[in-house]
Amino acid sequence: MSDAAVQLKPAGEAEREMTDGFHLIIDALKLNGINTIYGVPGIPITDFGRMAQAAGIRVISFRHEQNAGNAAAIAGFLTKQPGICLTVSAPGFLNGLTALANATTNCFPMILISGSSEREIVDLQQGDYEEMDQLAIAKPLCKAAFRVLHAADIGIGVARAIRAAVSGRPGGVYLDLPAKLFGQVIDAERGAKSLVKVIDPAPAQIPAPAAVKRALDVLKSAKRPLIILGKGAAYAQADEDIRALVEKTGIPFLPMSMAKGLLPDTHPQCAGAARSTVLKDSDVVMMIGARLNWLLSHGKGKTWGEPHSKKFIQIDIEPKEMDSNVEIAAPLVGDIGSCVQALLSGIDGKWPAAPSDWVNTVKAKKDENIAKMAPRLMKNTAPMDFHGALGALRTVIKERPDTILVNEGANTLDLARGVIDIYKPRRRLDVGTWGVMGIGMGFAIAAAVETGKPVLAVEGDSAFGFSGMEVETICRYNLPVCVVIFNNNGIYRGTDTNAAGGADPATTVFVKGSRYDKMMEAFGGVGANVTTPDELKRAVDAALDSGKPTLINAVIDPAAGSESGRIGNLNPQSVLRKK
Ligand SMILES: Cc1ncc(C[n+]2csc(CCOP(=O)(O)OP(=O)(O)O)c2C)c(N)n1
Ligand SMILES: [Mg+2]
Repeated sequence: MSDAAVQLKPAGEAEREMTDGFHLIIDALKLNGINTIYGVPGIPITDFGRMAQAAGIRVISFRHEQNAGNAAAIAGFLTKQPGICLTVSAPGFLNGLTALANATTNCFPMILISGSSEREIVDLQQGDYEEMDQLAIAKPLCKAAFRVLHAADIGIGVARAIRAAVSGRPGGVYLDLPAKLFGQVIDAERGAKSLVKVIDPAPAQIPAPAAVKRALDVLKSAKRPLIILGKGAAYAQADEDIRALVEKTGIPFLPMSMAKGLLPDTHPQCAGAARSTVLKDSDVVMMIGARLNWLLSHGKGKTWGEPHSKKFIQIDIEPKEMDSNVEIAAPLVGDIGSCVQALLSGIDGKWPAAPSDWVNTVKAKKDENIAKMAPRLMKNTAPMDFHGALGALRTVIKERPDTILVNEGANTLDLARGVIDIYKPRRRLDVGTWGVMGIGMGFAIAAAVETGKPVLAVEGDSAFGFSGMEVETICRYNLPVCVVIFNNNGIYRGTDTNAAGGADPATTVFVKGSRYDKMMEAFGGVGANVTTPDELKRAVDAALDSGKPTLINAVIDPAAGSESGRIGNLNPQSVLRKK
Protein backbone atom coordinates (compact mmCIF):
# COMPACT_ATOMS: atom_id res chain seq x y z
CA MET A 1 0.00 0.00 0.00
CA SER A 2 1.39 3.44 -0.86
CA ASP A 3 2.12 6.02 1.82
CA ALA A 4 -0.61 8.24 0.37
CA ALA A 5 -3.19 5.51 0.82
CA VAL A 6 -2.17 5.01 4.43
CA GLN A 7 -2.46 8.73 5.11
CA LEU A 8 -5.99 8.81 3.73
CA LYS A 9 -7.16 6.16 6.21
CA PRO A 10 -9.00 7.12 9.38
CA ALA A 11 -6.88 7.39 12.52
CA GLY A 12 -5.97 3.96 13.95
CA GLU A 13 -6.49 2.12 10.65
CA ALA A 14 -2.82 2.50 9.62
CA GLU A 15 -1.64 0.54 12.67
CA ARG A 16 -3.90 -2.42 11.95
CA GLU A 17 -1.91 -5.52 11.12
CA MET A 18 -1.82 -6.27 7.43
CA THR A 19 -0.81 -9.29 5.40
CA ASP A 20 -0.06 -9.85 1.73
CA GLY A 21 -0.41 -12.38 -1.05
CA PHE A 22 3.06 -13.82 -0.43
CA HIS A 23 2.22 -14.70 3.16
CA LEU A 24 -1.33 -15.84 2.50
CA ILE A 25 -0.14 -18.40 -0.06
CA ILE A 26 2.48 -19.70 2.37
CA ASP A 27 -0.06 -19.83 5.20
CA ALA A 28 -2.61 -21.62 3.02
CA LEU A 29 -0.09 -24.28 2.01
CA LYS A 30 1.16 -24.79 5.56
CA LEU A 31 -2.37 -24.98 6.94
CA ASN A 32 -2.92 -27.92 4.60
CA GLY A 33 0.20 -29.77 5.65
CA ILE A 34 2.27 -28.95 2.60
CA ASN A 35 5.88 -28.77 3.69
CA THR A 36 7.91 -29.11 0.48
CA ILE A 37 8.04 -27.14 -2.77
CA TYR A 38 10.03 -28.15 -5.86
CA GLY A 39 10.80 -25.35 -8.30
CA VAL A 40 13.02 -22.91 -10.14
CA PRO A 41 13.21 -19.24 -8.97
CA GLY A 42 12.73 -16.11 -11.10
CA ILE A 43 10.25 -13.25 -11.68
CA PRO A 44 7.65 -13.14 -10.15
CA ILE A 45 8.22 -15.93 -7.61
CA THR A 46 11.81 -15.44 -6.37
CA ASP A 47 10.83 -13.69 -3.15
CA PHE A 48 7.98 -16.11 -2.62
CA GLY A 49 10.47 -19.00 -2.63
CA ARG A 50 12.72 -17.17 -0.17
CA MET A 51 9.81 -16.38 2.15
CA ALA A 52 8.50 -19.94 1.98
CA GLN A 53 11.92 -21.22 2.99
CA ALA A 54 12.07 -18.65 5.79
CA ALA A 55 8.66 -19.84 6.96
CA GLY A 56 9.88 -23.41 7.33
CA ILE A 57 8.75 -24.94 4.04
CA ARG A 58 11.49 -27.02 2.41
CA VAL A 59 12.14 -25.41 -0.97
CA ILE A 60 14.20 -27.55 -3.34
CA SER A 61 15.56 -25.49 -6.24
CA PHE A 62 16.22 -27.31 -9.51
CA ARG A 63 18.10 -26.49 -12.70
CA HIS A 64 15.09 -27.05 -14.99
CA GLU A 65 11.36 -26.91 -14.24
CA GLN A 66 10.52 -30.22 -15.89
CA ASN A 67 12.67 -32.00 -13.33
CA ALA A 68 11.11 -30.03 -10.47
CA GLY A 69 7.69 -30.96 -11.88
CA ASN A 70 8.59 -34.63 -12.07
CA ALA A 71 9.82 -34.43 -8.49
CA ALA A 72 6.51 -32.92 -7.38
CA ALA A 73 4.56 -35.57 -9.28
CA ILE A 74 6.33 -38.50 -7.69
CA ALA A 75 6.15 -36.84 -4.28
CA GLY A 76 2.38 -36.93 -4.82
CA PHE A 77 2.49 -40.62 -5.71
CA LEU A 78 4.57 -41.48 -2.65
CA THR A 79 2.65 -39.41 -0.08
CA LYS A 80 -0.95 -39.11 -1.39
CA GLN A 81 -0.59 -35.35 -0.85
CA PRO A 82 -0.29 -33.09 -3.87
CA GLY A 83 3.33 -32.47 -4.79
CA ILE A 84 3.97 -28.77 -5.43
CA CYS A 85 5.97 -27.42 -8.35
CA LEU A 86 6.68 -23.69 -8.51
CA THR A 87 7.60 -21.98 -11.78
CA VAL A 88 8.06 -18.57 -13.37
CA SER A 89 5.80 -17.31 -16.15
CA ALA A 90 5.64 -18.46 -19.80
CA PRO A 91 8.80 -20.53 -20.51
CA GLY A 92 9.20 -21.78 -16.94
CA PHE A 93 5.51 -22.61 -16.84
CA LEU A 94 5.76 -24.51 -20.14
CA ASN A 95 8.76 -26.44 -18.87
CA GLY A 96 6.76 -27.52 -15.84
CA LEU A 97 3.65 -28.27 -17.89
CA THR A 98 5.10 -31.44 -19.43
CA ALA A 99 5.48 -32.86 -15.95
CA LEU A 100 1.94 -31.76 -15.04
CA ALA A 101 0.49 -33.49 -18.09
CA ASN A 102 2.53 -36.59 -17.32
CA ALA A 103 1.33 -36.55 -13.71
CA THR A 104 -2.28 -36.36 -14.91
CA THR A 105 -1.77 -39.27 -17.31
CA ASN A 106 -0.30 -41.31 -14.47
CA CYS A 107 -2.93 -40.22 -11.91
CA PHE A 108 -0.37 -38.62 -9.58
CA PRO A 109 -1.65 -35.70 -7.50
CA MET A 110 0.37 -32.59 -8.24
CA ILE A 111 -0.15 -28.83 -8.28
CA LEU A 112 1.80 -26.64 -10.67
CA ILE A 113 1.83 -23.18 -9.15
CA SER A 114 3.05 -20.66 -11.66
CA GLY A 115 3.54 -16.95 -11.48
CA SER A 116 2.14 -15.16 -14.53
CA SER A 117 2.35 -11.72 -16.10
CA GLU A 118 -0.15 -8.86 -15.82
CA ARG A 119 -3.61 -9.93 -16.90
CA GLU A 120 -4.52 -6.55 -18.37
CA ILE A 121 -1.51 -6.64 -20.70
CA VAL A 122 -1.65 -10.38 -21.46
CA ASP A 123 -5.32 -10.25 -22.40
CA LEU A 124 -4.81 -7.28 -24.73
CA GLN A 125 -1.71 -9.01 -26.12
CA GLN A 126 0.36 -5.91 -25.59
CA GLY A 127 3.63 -7.77 -25.20
CA ASP A 128 4.34 -8.10 -21.49
CA TYR A 129 7.46 -9.67 -20.03
CA GLU A 130 6.95 -13.43 -20.49
CA GLU A 131 3.44 -12.87 -21.78
CA MET A 132 1.23 -15.92 -22.07
CA ASP A 133 -2.36 -16.93 -21.34
CA GLN A 134 -1.15 -19.75 -19.11
CA LEU A 135 -4.53 -20.76 -17.71
CA ALA A 136 -5.94 -21.42 -21.16
CA ILE A 137 -2.90 -23.44 -22.17
CA ALA A 138 -2.85 -25.53 -19.01
CA LYS A 139 -6.57 -26.37 -19.02
CA PRO A 140 -6.69 -29.19 -21.59
CA LEU A 141 -3.55 -30.79 -20.17
CA CYS A 142 -4.55 -31.29 -16.56
CA LYS A 143 -7.43 -32.30 -14.33
CA ALA A 144 -8.36 -28.77 -13.21
CA ALA A 145 -7.00 -25.25 -13.58
CA PHE A 146 -7.65 -22.18 -11.43
CA ARG A 147 -6.54 -18.54 -11.28
CA VAL A 148 -6.59 -16.32 -8.20
CA LEU A 149 -6.92 -12.57 -8.74
CA HIS A 150 -7.59 -11.30 -5.21
CA ALA A 151 -5.63 -11.93 -2.04
CA ALA A 152 -8.86 -12.69 -0.20
CA ASP A 153 -9.43 -15.67 -2.56
CA ILE A 154 -6.06 -17.34 -2.00
CA GLY A 155 -7.42 -19.63 0.71
CA ILE A 156 -10.21 -20.89 -1.54
CA GLY A 157 -7.92 -21.16 -4.55
CA VAL A 158 -5.39 -23.32 -2.74
CA ALA A 159 -8.17 -25.44 -1.21
CA ARG A 160 -9.77 -26.06 -4.60
CA ALA A 161 -6.41 -27.01 -6.08
CA ILE A 162 -5.67 -29.50 -3.29
CA ARG A 163 -9.10 -31.13 -3.44
CA ALA A 164 -9.02 -31.38 -7.23
CA ALA A 165 -5.58 -32.99 -7.16
CA VAL A 166 -6.25 -35.76 -4.63
CA SER A 167 -9.97 -36.56 -4.73
CA GLY A 168 -11.44 -39.22 -7.01
CA ARG A 169 -8.83 -40.21 -9.58
CA PRO A 170 -5.82 -38.07 -8.63
CA GLY A 171 -4.14 -35.85 -11.22
CA GLY A 172 -2.38 -32.63 -12.05
CA VAL A 173 -3.84 -29.21 -11.19
CA TYR A 174 -2.72 -25.83 -12.41
CA LEU A 175 -2.86 -22.79 -10.13
CA ASP A 176 -2.21 -19.46 -11.84
CA LEU A 177 -0.96 -16.64 -9.63
CA PRO A 178 -0.49 -13.31 -11.46
CA ALA A 179 2.47 -11.23 -10.28
CA LYS A 180 0.28 -8.50 -8.78
CA LEU A 181 -1.40 -10.97 -6.42
CA PHE A 182 1.78 -11.54 -4.39
CA GLY A 183 2.04 -7.93 -3.34
CA GLN A 184 -1.68 -7.33 -2.68
CA VAL A 185 -2.25 -6.27 0.92
CA ILE A 186 -5.29 -7.03 3.05
CA ASP A 187 -6.18 -6.87 6.70
CA ALA A 188 -4.35 -9.70 8.49
CA GLU A 189 -7.36 -10.87 10.46
CA ARG A 190 -9.53 -10.96 7.36
CA GLY A 191 -6.72 -12.81 5.59
CA ALA A 192 -6.42 -15.43 8.33
CA LYS A 193 -10.18 -15.97 8.25
CA SER A 194 -10.09 -16.45 4.47
CA LEU A 195 -7.83 -19.51 4.69
CA VAL A 196 -9.43 -22.92 4.22
CA LYS A 197 -8.27 -26.19 5.74
CA VAL A 198 -9.43 -28.92 3.40
CA ILE A 199 -11.37 -31.46 5.45
CA ASP A 200 -11.22 -35.03 4.13
CA PRO A 201 -9.56 -34.06 0.83
CA ALA A 202 -9.88 -37.54 -0.72
CA PRO A 203 -13.14 -38.95 0.64
CA ALA A 204 -13.53 -42.72 0.64
CA GLN A 205 -15.74 -43.94 -2.20
CA ILE A 206 -17.54 -47.05 -1.06
CA PRO A 207 -18.51 -49.55 -3.76
CA ALA A 208 -22.17 -50.57 -4.13
CA PRO A 209 -22.94 -53.91 -2.42
CA ALA A 210 -24.49 -55.30 -5.63
CA ALA A 211 -21.29 -54.50 -7.54
CA VAL A 212 -19.23 -56.25 -4.87
CA LYS A 213 -21.44 -59.35 -5.05
CA ARG A 214 -21.22 -59.38 -8.85
CA ALA A 215 -17.42 -59.21 -8.69
CA LEU A 216 -17.25 -62.04 -6.16
CA ASP A 217 -19.60 -64.20 -8.26
CA VAL A 218 -17.50 -63.73 -11.38
CA LEU A 219 -14.32 -64.41 -9.44
CA LYS A 220 -15.76 -67.57 -7.89
CA SER A 221 -16.74 -68.94 -11.30
CA ALA A 222 -13.14 -68.77 -12.55
CA LYS A 223 -11.17 -71.84 -13.55
CA ARG A 224 -8.02 -69.91 -14.41
CA PRO A 225 -8.17 -66.64 -12.44
CA LEU A 226 -5.58 -63.86 -12.50
CA ILE A 227 -5.16 -60.67 -10.46
CA ILE A 228 -3.39 -57.71 -12.07
CA LEU A 229 -2.04 -55.04 -9.73
CA GLY A 230 -1.52 -51.56 -11.20
CA LYS A 231 0.20 -48.48 -9.83
CA GLY A 232 -3.20 -47.28 -8.60
CA ALA A 233 -3.03 -50.18 -6.13
CA ALA A 234 0.42 -49.03 -5.03
CA TYR A 235 -0.83 -45.44 -4.67
CA ALA A 236 -3.77 -46.52 -2.49
CA GLN A 237 -1.49 -47.63 0.38
CA ALA A 238 -3.91 -50.46 1.13
CA ASP A 239 -0.95 -52.83 1.23
CA GLU A 240 -2.13 -55.23 3.96
CA ASP A 241 -5.63 -55.66 2.53
CA ILE A 242 -4.34 -56.23 -1.00
CA ARG A 243 -1.93 -58.83 0.28
CA ALA A 244 -4.73 -60.51 2.25
CA LEU A 245 -6.99 -60.61 -0.82
CA VAL A 246 -4.27 -62.19 -2.97
CA GLU A 247 -3.26 -64.72 -0.33
CA LYS A 248 -6.78 -65.69 0.80
CA THR A 249 -7.86 -66.42 -2.77
CA GLY A 250 -4.55 -68.07 -3.74
CA ILE A 251 -4.89 -66.52 -7.23
CA PRO A 252 -1.70 -65.86 -9.24
CA PHE A 253 -0.96 -62.12 -9.48
CA LEU A 254 0.81 -60.04 -12.08
CA PRO A 255 2.24 -56.70 -10.91
CA MET A 256 2.48 -53.84 -13.39
CA SER A 257 5.81 -52.08 -13.27
CA MET A 258 5.19 -49.63 -10.42
CA ALA A 259 3.06 -52.14 -8.49
CA LYS A 260 6.04 -54.44 -8.13
CA GLY A 261 6.77 -55.01 -4.45
CA LEU A 262 3.17 -54.62 -3.24
CA LEU A 263 3.75 -58.31 -2.66
CA PRO A 264 7.37 -59.37 -3.16
CA ASP A 265 8.28 -60.45 -6.69
CA THR A 266 9.58 -63.62 -5.03
CA HIS A 267 6.11 -64.43 -3.59
CA PRO A 268 4.99 -67.96 -4.57
CA GLN A 269 1.85 -66.54 -6.25
CA CYS A 270 3.74 -63.93 -8.31
CA ALA A 271 3.29 -64.67 -12.01
CA GLY A 272 5.63 -61.94 -13.26
CA ALA A 273 7.92 -64.48 -14.92
CA ALA A 274 4.95 -66.21 -16.61
CA ARG A 275 3.35 -63.04 -18.00
CA SER A 276 2.49 -64.28 -21.47
CA THR A 277 1.02 -67.51 -20.14
CA VAL A 278 -1.28 -65.88 -17.60
CA LEU A 279 -2.49 -63.16 -19.98
CA LYS A 280 -3.20 -65.68 -22.72
CA ASP A 281 -4.68 -68.56 -20.74
CA SER A 282 -6.55 -66.96 -17.81
CA ASP A 283 -10.37 -66.98 -17.99
CA VAL A 284 -11.19 -64.34 -15.35
CA VAL A 285 -8.96 -61.32 -14.75
CA MET A 286 -9.38 -58.96 -11.83
CA MET A 287 -7.61 -55.63 -12.30
CA ILE A 288 -6.87 -53.59 -9.20
CA GLY A 289 -5.87 -50.02 -10.08
CA ALA A 290 -4.62 -51.10 -13.51
CA ARG A 291 -6.00 -49.83 -16.81
CA LEU A 292 -6.45 -51.79 -20.04
CA ASN A 293 -4.30 -49.37 -22.05
CA TRP A 294 -1.42 -50.12 -24.43
CA LEU A 295 0.64 -51.54 -21.58
CA LEU A 296 -1.87 -54.40 -21.42
CA SER A 297 -2.47 -54.56 -25.18
CA HIS A 298 -5.91 -52.95 -24.67
CA GLY A 299 -7.26 -56.20 -23.21
CA LYS A 300 -7.58 -57.89 -26.59
CA GLY A 301 -5.78 -59.65 -29.42
CA LYS A 302 -3.19 -62.38 -29.47
CA THR A 303 -1.64 -61.39 -26.12
CA TRP A 304 -4.97 -62.17 -24.48
CA GLY A 305 -5.42 -65.48 -26.28
CA GLU A 306 -8.24 -64.29 -28.54
CA PRO A 307 -10.52 -65.60 -30.03
CA HIS A 308 -11.23 -67.18 -26.58
CA SER A 309 -13.41 -65.02 -24.37
CA LYS A 310 -12.29 -63.65 -21.05
CA LYS A 311 -14.16 -61.99 -18.22
CA PHE A 312 -12.82 -58.87 -16.59
CA ILE A 313 -13.43 -57.54 -13.10
CA GLN A 314 -12.10 -54.01 -12.75
CA ILE A 315 -11.55 -52.01 -9.59
CA ASP A 316 -11.13 -48.30 -10.28
CA ILE A 317 -12.22 -45.06 -8.67
CA GLU A 318 -13.09 -43.57 -12.08
CA PRO A 319 -16.38 -44.90 -13.51
CA LYS A 320 -15.44 -43.77 -17.03
CA GLU A 321 -12.54 -46.23 -17.00
CA MET A 322 -14.97 -49.14 -17.29
CA ASP A 323 -15.42 -50.57 -20.83
CA SER A 324 -12.64 -48.27 -22.09
CA ASN A 325 -11.35 -51.00 -24.39
CA VAL A 326 -13.39 -54.16 -23.81
CA GLU A 327 -16.52 -55.12 -21.90
CA ILE A 328 -16.04 -55.25 -18.14
CA ALA A 329 -18.18 -58.07 -16.71
CA ALA A 330 -17.94 -56.78 -13.16
CA PRO A 331 -17.12 -53.08 -12.75
CA LEU A 332 -16.27 -52.23 -9.15
CA VAL A 333 -16.18 -48.48 -8.79
CA GLY A 334 -14.75 -47.02 -5.61
CA ASP A 335 -11.46 -46.28 -3.92
CA ILE A 336 -9.17 -49.27 -3.94
CA GLY A 337 -8.91 -49.61 -0.17
CA SER A 338 -12.70 -49.68 0.26
CA CYS A 339 -13.22 -52.04 -2.69
CA VAL A 340 -10.62 -54.53 -1.54
CA GLN A 341 -12.01 -54.45 2.00
CA ALA A 342 -15.52 -55.08 0.68
CA LEU A 343 -14.29 -58.05 -1.36
CA LEU A 344 -12.40 -59.41 1.64
CA SER A 345 -15.50 -59.35 3.81
CA GLY A 346 -17.21 -61.56 1.20
CA ILE A 347 -14.40 -64.10 1.18
CA ASP A 348 -14.95 -66.50 4.06
CA GLY A 349 -13.50 -69.88 5.08
CA LYS A 350 -15.66 -71.56 2.45
CA TRP A 351 -14.10 -69.66 -0.44
CA PRO A 352 -12.80 -72.25 -2.94
CA ALA A 353 -9.03 -72.54 -3.32
CA ALA A 354 -7.67 -71.39 -6.67
CA PRO A 355 -7.83 -74.42 -9.03
CA SER A 356 -4.60 -76.33 -8.45
CA ASP A 357 -4.05 -77.41 -12.08
CA TRP A 358 -3.98 -73.72 -13.08
CA VAL A 359 -1.77 -72.70 -10.17
CA ASN A 360 0.64 -75.52 -11.02
CA THR A 361 0.70 -74.65 -14.71
CA VAL A 362 1.61 -71.05 -13.89
CA LYS A 363 4.27 -72.13 -11.42
CA ALA A 364 5.87 -74.55 -13.89
CA LYS A 365 6.08 -71.86 -16.58
CA LYS A 366 7.49 -69.34 -14.15
CA ASP A 367 10.13 -71.74 -12.81
CA GLU A 368 11.13 -72.61 -16.36
CA ASN A 369 11.55 -68.94 -17.36
CA ILE A 370 13.46 -68.05 -14.18
CA ALA A 371 15.84 -71.00 -14.70
CA LYS A 372 16.38 -69.95 -18.31
CA MET A 373 17.39 -66.43 -17.29
CA ALA A 374 19.60 -67.40 -14.32
CA PRO A 375 22.89 -68.14 -16.15
CA ARG A 376 22.64 -64.88 -18.13
CA LEU A 377 22.55 -62.90 -14.88
CA MET A 378 25.81 -64.42 -13.69
CA LYS A 379 27.99 -63.51 -16.65
CA ASN A 380 30.97 -61.54 -15.34
CA THR A 381 32.41 -60.21 -18.60
CA ALA A 382 33.83 -56.88 -19.85
CA PRO A 383 32.25 -55.05 -21.49
CA MET A 384 29.07 -56.04 -19.70
CA ASP A 385 25.83 -56.92 -21.41
CA PHE A 386 22.55 -55.74 -19.85
CA HIS A 387 21.83 -59.04 -18.09
CA GLY A 388 25.28 -59.31 -16.51
CA ALA A 389 25.08 -55.75 -15.14
CA LEU A 390 21.48 -56.20 -13.99
CA GLY A 391 22.38 -59.47 -12.25
CA ALA A 392 24.67 -57.42 -9.98
CA LEU A 393 22.00 -54.78 -9.29
CA ARG A 394 19.40 -57.48 -8.62
CA THR A 395 21.62 -58.73 -5.79
CA VAL A 396 22.05 -55.18 -4.44
CA ILE A 397 18.26 -54.71 -4.13
CA LYS A 398 17.82 -58.20 -2.66
CA GLU A 399 20.31 -57.28 0.06
CA ARG A 400 18.86 -53.76 0.51
CA PRO A 401 15.10 -54.11 -0.12
CA ASP A 402 14.33 -50.71 1.37
CA THR A 403 16.17 -48.94 -1.44
CA ILE A 404 13.98 -47.04 -3.91
CA LEU A 405 14.75 -47.98 -7.50
CA VAL A 406 14.25 -45.31 -10.18
CA ASN A 407 14.48 -46.63 -13.73
CA GLU A 408 14.31 -45.22 -17.26
CA GLY A 409 15.71 -45.96 -20.71
CA ALA A 410 14.70 -48.51 -23.35
CA ASN A 411 16.69 -51.74 -22.89
CA THR A 412 17.84 -50.41 -19.51
CA LEU A 413 14.19 -50.06 -18.49
CA ASP A 414 12.60 -53.14 -20.00
CA LEU A 415 15.29 -55.55 -18.89
CA ALA A 416 15.66 -54.06 -15.39
CA ARG A 417 11.90 -54.39 -14.88
CA GLY A 418 12.13 -58.12 -15.52
CA VAL A 419 15.41 -58.82 -13.75
CA ILE A 420 15.38 -56.74 -10.56
CA ASP A 421 13.00 -58.17 -7.97
CA ILE A 422 11.25 -55.65 -5.73
CA TYR A 423 10.31 -56.63 -2.20
CA LYS A 424 8.37 -53.72 -0.72
CA PRO A 425 5.58 -51.41 -1.89
CA ARG A 426 6.41 -48.22 -3.81
CA ARG A 427 10.11 -49.05 -4.18
CA ARG A 428 10.08 -48.95 -7.99
CA LEU A 429 9.45 -45.64 -9.79
CA ASP A 430 9.70 -45.44 -13.54
CA VAL A 431 8.54 -43.97 -16.86
CA GLY A 432 4.89 -44.86 -16.25
CA THR A 433 2.00 -44.74 -18.72
CA TRP A 434 3.70 -42.61 -21.35
CA GLY A 435 7.10 -44.28 -21.26
CA VAL A 436 8.53 -40.80 -20.95
CA MET A 437 12.27 -40.12 -20.77
CA GLY A 438 13.39 -37.46 -18.31
CA ILE A 439 11.80 -38.52 -15.04
CA GLY A 440 15.06 -39.91 -13.63
CA MET A 441 16.71 -37.22 -11.54
CA GLY A 442 13.44 -35.51 -10.54
CA PHE A 443 12.01 -38.81 -9.26
CA ALA A 444 15.30 -39.71 -7.54
CA ILE A 445 15.52 -36.35 -5.76
CA ALA A 446 11.91 -36.39 -4.52
CA ALA A 447 12.15 -40.05 -3.48
CA ALA A 448 15.15 -39.17 -1.30
CA VAL A 449 13.58 -35.95 0.03
CA GLU A 450 10.15 -37.45 0.81
CA THR A 451 11.22 -40.81 2.26
CA GLY A 452 14.77 -40.32 3.54
CA LYS A 453 15.55 -43.72 2.02
CA PRO A 454 18.52 -44.49 -0.22
CA VAL A 455 17.79 -44.20 -3.94
CA LEU A 456 19.31 -46.18 -6.82
CA ALA A 457 18.60 -44.65 -10.24
CA VAL A 458 19.32 -47.04 -13.10
CA GLU A 459 19.47 -44.95 -16.26
CA GLY A 460 20.05 -45.49 -19.94
CA ASP A 461 22.71 -43.05 -21.16
CA SER A 462 20.12 -41.32 -23.35
CA ALA A 463 17.46 -41.28 -20.64
CA PHE A 464 19.88 -39.73 -18.16
CA GLY A 465 20.63 -36.87 -20.55
CA PHE A 466 17.10 -35.51 -20.22
CA SER A 467 17.61 -34.56 -16.56
CA GLY A 468 21.36 -35.02 -16.10
CA MET A 469 22.12 -31.47 -14.96
CA GLU A 470 20.25 -32.20 -11.75
CA VAL A 471 23.28 -34.12 -10.45
CA GLU A 472 24.30 -30.67 -9.24
CA THR A 473 21.01 -30.49 -7.30
CA ILE A 474 21.70 -33.92 -5.81
CA CYS A 475 25.13 -32.73 -4.66
CA ARG A 476 23.83 -29.35 -3.44
CA TYR A 477 21.29 -30.98 -1.13
CA ASN A 478 23.67 -33.87 -0.37
CA LEU A 479 21.05 -36.52 -1.14
CA PRO A 480 21.65 -40.28 -0.77
CA VAL A 481 21.24 -40.94 -4.49
CA CYS A 482 23.36 -43.38 -6.49
CA VAL A 483 22.96 -43.00 -10.26
CA VAL A 484 24.08 -45.90 -12.44
CA ILE A 485 24.33 -45.10 -16.14
CA PHE A 486 24.15 -48.03 -18.51
CA ASN A 487 26.45 -46.50 -21.06
CA ASN A 488 26.08 -48.30 -24.40
CA ASN A 489 27.03 -45.19 -26.40
CA GLY A 490 23.54 -44.37 -27.51
CA ILE A 491 19.82 -44.82 -27.86
CA TYR A 492 19.07 -48.58 -27.91
CA ARG A 493 22.62 -49.32 -29.19
CA GLY A 494 25.83 -47.51 -29.95
CA THR A 495 26.59 -49.24 -33.21
CA ASP A 496 24.40 -47.54 -35.83
CA THR A 497 26.01 -45.93 -38.87
CA ASN A 498 24.96 -42.99 -41.01
CA ALA A 499 23.40 -44.53 -44.13
CA ALA A 500 24.53 -41.52 -46.21
CA GLY A 501 28.11 -42.22 -45.21
CA GLY A 502 28.91 -38.58 -44.31
CA ALA A 503 30.81 -37.20 -41.33
CA ASP A 504 27.72 -36.89 -39.14
CA PRO A 505 27.18 -39.81 -36.76
CA ALA A 506 24.01 -41.94 -36.93
CA THR A 507 20.92 -40.42 -35.30
CA THR A 508 20.94 -42.83 -32.37
CA VAL A 509 24.60 -42.82 -31.34
CA PHE A 510 26.48 -40.63 -28.85
CA VAL A 511 30.15 -39.82 -28.23
CA LYS A 512 31.83 -43.16 -27.70
CA GLY A 513 33.42 -43.94 -24.36
CA SER A 514 31.86 -40.96 -22.56
CA ARG A 515 32.65 -40.62 -18.86
CA TYR A 516 29.42 -39.49 -17.18
CA ASP A 517 31.05 -40.10 -13.79
CA LYS A 518 33.10 -36.93 -14.30
CA MET A 519 29.89 -34.90 -14.28
CA MET A 520 29.25 -35.93 -10.69
CA GLU A 521 32.84 -35.19 -9.69
CA ALA A 522 32.47 -31.68 -11.09
CA PHE A 523 30.03 -30.91 -8.27
CA GLY A 524 31.86 -32.69 -5.47
CA GLY A 525 30.05 -36.02 -5.66
CA VAL A 526 31.66 -39.43 -6.10
CA GLY A 527 32.28 -40.73 -9.63
CA ALA A 528 33.21 -44.27 -10.65
CA ASN A 529 33.81 -45.99 -13.97
CA VAL A 530 33.15 -49.74 -13.99
CA THR A 531 33.48 -52.40 -16.65
CA THR A 532 32.42 -55.64 -14.95
CA PRO A 533 29.40 -56.70 -12.85
CA ASP A 534 31.68 -57.34 -9.86
CA GLU A 535 33.05 -53.80 -10.02
CA LEU A 536 29.54 -52.47 -10.46
CA LYS A 537 28.27 -54.28 -7.37
CA ARG A 538 31.18 -53.03 -5.26
CA ALA A 539 30.73 -49.43 -6.42
CA VAL A 540 26.96 -49.42 -5.76
CA ASP A 541 27.42 -51.01 -2.33
CA ALA A 542 29.99 -48.34 -1.44
CA ALA A 543 27.61 -45.59 -2.59
CA LEU A 544 24.65 -46.93 -0.64
CA ASP A 545 26.81 -47.52 2.46
CA SER A 546 28.16 -43.98 2.39
CA GLY A 547 24.93 -42.25 1.35
CA LYS A 548 27.07 -39.87 -0.72
CA PRO A 549 25.85 -38.59 -4.09
CA THR A 550 27.44 -41.02 -6.54
CA LEU A 551 27.39 -41.55 -10.29
CA ILE A 552 28.63 -44.82 -11.73
CA ASN A 553 29.39 -45.00 -15.43
CA ALA A 554 28.75 -48.67 -16.26
CA VAL A 555 30.31 -49.59 -19.59
CA ILE A 556 27.85 -51.75 -21.55
CA ASP A 557 28.57 -53.54 -24.83
CA PRO A 558 27.28 -51.06 -27.48
CA ALA A 559 25.94 -53.95 -29.54
CA ALA A 560 23.97 -55.56 -26.70
CA GLY A 561 20.66 -53.68 -26.94
CA SER A 562 17.69 -54.14 -29.24
CA GLU A 563 15.71 -51.46 -31.09
CA SER A 564 13.25 -49.77 -28.68
CA GLY A 565 13.94 -52.39 -25.99
CA ARG A 566 10.91 -54.64 -25.71
CA ILE A 567 8.47 -52.45 -27.67
CA GLY A 568 10.10 -52.45 -31.10
CA ASN A 569 6.81 -53.71 -32.54
CA LEU A 570 5.32 -50.22 -31.99
CA ASN A 571 7.63 -48.68 -34.62
CA PRO A 572 5.58 -47.88 -37.74
CA GLN A 573 6.48 -49.90 -40.84
CA SER A 574 5.70 -49.09 -44.43
CA VAL A 575 4.59 -51.86 -46.71
CA LEU A 576 6.95 -50.34 -49.29
CA ARG A 577 9.99 -51.10 -47.14
CA LYS A 578 9.03 -54.75 -46.97
CA LYS A 579 9.35 -55.24 -50.76
C1 LIG B 1 10.46 -37.41 -23.77
C2 LIG B 1 10.84 -38.55 -24.63
N1 LIG B 1 11.60 -38.34 -25.74
C3 LIG B 1 11.97 -39.37 -26.52
C4 LIG B 1 11.58 -40.66 -26.21
C5 LIG B 1 11.98 -41.80 -27.15
N2 LIG B 1 12.89 -42.71 -26.43
C6 LIG B 1 12.44 -43.88 -25.92
S1 LIG B 1 13.64 -44.69 -25.13
C7 LIG B 1 14.78 -43.50 -25.48
C8 LIG B 1 16.19 -43.61 -25.00
C9 LIG B 1 16.74 -45.01 -25.03
O1 LIG B 1 18.12 -45.02 -24.90
P1 LIG B 1 18.81 -45.26 -23.50
O2 LIG B 1 18.16 -44.48 -22.45
O3 LIG B 1 20.27 -45.06 -23.69
O4 LIG B 1 18.43 -46.79 -23.24
P2 LIG B 1 19.13 -48.10 -23.86
O5 LIG B 1 18.10 -48.81 -24.70
O6 LIG B 1 20.30 -47.67 -24.67
O7 LIG B 1 19.50 -48.91 -22.68
C10 LIG B 1 14.21 -42.47 -26.22
C11 LIG B 1 14.96 -41.28 -26.69
C12 LIG B 1 10.78 -40.83 -25.06
N3 LIG B 1 10.34 -42.02 -24.67
N4 LIG B 1 10.45 -39.78 -24.28
MG1 LIG C 1 21.77 -46.32 -24.22
